[in-house]
Amino acid sequence: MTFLQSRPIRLTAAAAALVAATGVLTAPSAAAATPVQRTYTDPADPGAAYDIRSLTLRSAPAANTRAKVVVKHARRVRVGDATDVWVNLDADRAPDLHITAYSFSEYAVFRARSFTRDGRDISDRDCARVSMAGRRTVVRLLPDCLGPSRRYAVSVRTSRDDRPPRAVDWAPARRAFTGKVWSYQPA
Ligand SMILES: [Ca+2]
Ligand SMILES: [Ca+2]
Repeated sequence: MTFLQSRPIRLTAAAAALVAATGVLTAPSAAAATPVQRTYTDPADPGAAYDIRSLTLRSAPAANTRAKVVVKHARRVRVGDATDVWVNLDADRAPDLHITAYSFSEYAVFRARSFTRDGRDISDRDCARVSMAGRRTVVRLLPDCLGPSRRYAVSVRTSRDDRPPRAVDWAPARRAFTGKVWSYQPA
């Protein structure tokens, strides 16, 4: 009886030690893998109607402040240019928000079901604000807009309404997300 009583206790202690050791080993590396900013340079694409040259994501500095996505273009914005930004706010691989911006400061925000299907128009919730000015499209994003968000990623597409579909440009790649950035800078 002494052996049978003591054995589960020893196993439990061993399991607890293993969990503790694993936690110590994995937590710092997981934190280090998520930055507060990422920048992607994008190649010059002569066939693109509104060429993307770089994409930067930044964390929001504190709760209830905005994260910032900056898309730099090869030229200044003109009437007819469009920038679409899909945002992934959680741990799965599907977009949650679709922000569609058109020529300077017109934009709408939708819940995203996929890269090809929008859900409800939630423009009135102020999840995102967009400005297209000079050579930049800037999206200011509230990461917690649809629920708590620890990390986010984006996928960006540019186009023009007078150019064929093949003249689009994507960053970091077609229907692909960037690596994740903290939604809010760790304290
Ligand atoms: Ca490009
Ligand atoms: Ca998602």
